[in-house]
Amino acid sequence: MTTEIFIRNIDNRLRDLLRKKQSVYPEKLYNACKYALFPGGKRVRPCLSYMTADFVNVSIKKIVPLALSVELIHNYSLIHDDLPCMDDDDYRRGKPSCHVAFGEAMAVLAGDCLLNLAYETLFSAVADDNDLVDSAFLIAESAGGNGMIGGQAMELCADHFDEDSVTELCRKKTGAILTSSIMSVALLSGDKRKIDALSTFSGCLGLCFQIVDDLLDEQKCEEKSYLSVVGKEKAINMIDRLTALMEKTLSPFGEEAEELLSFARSLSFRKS
Ligand code: GRG
Repeated sequence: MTTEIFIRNIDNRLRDLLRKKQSVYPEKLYNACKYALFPGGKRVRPCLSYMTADFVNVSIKKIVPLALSVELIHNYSLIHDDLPCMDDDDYRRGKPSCHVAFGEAMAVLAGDCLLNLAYETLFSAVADDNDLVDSAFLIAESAGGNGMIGGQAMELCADHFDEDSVTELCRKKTGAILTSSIMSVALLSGDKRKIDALSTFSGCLGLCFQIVDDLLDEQKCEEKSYLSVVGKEKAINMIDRLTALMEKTLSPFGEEAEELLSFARSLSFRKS
């Protein structure tokens, strides 16, 4: 399937999921959640889950709740990341950020609400299909204090980063959820060779994604970013090395891995 079809499928499912809440959420909270989720961004994380399912021969139907939950968690993190107490960004995806449109307090609640919706989605999937327990746990862990939130806390607390610590920060803050989008699906396959390869691949992709993001946002060049710590030449070099390692890791699987690999390449060389 093409990425566009995956994105349409993910959008429709997210829309259905949220629509079910329209009659039970307070109106402003519902509108703030909807505003943050649609129109969406690139939907990279759920696309990775879908592509991984194809690669490891697990049905898409089985992993839909995993894919939706990582996208919900990602969108909650963007709402909170934009808040004045965090990155203080007034724009997100070309429109006023959630707190600018709905006020700070409602944006905090909308972020919390999307996070809770992610866990509702995971719990209800696990209740129907016990195979998903470890996958759901992996996603929860990747979003927490040793993953995305831990990375954000590292960024807040440290006043100096070297190459190792900024790499760890990127792996946690951005890489952890990207990795779990892939590994939560991979581990359902029971195919050790593919699981090992995807573990290396997803680690590279997570780090690479953040370095590319730094370069795309070069003007902003935040003090605690990978780019500002290691410099532009080294950052570009690292993208090349990580992309080459992704290729080397999955190319032994030939055509089977092509969808994931070409998606990873498109992320490494993306312009927005
Ligand atoms: C709890 C107040 C509070 C804050 C938590 C969770 C958190 C703050 C911050 C997470 C940090 C974060 C947002 C990391 C991701 C960085 C990143 C590269 C975002 C962009 O992802 P894309 O390009 O976005 O996939 P689209 O718009 O395409 O979905």
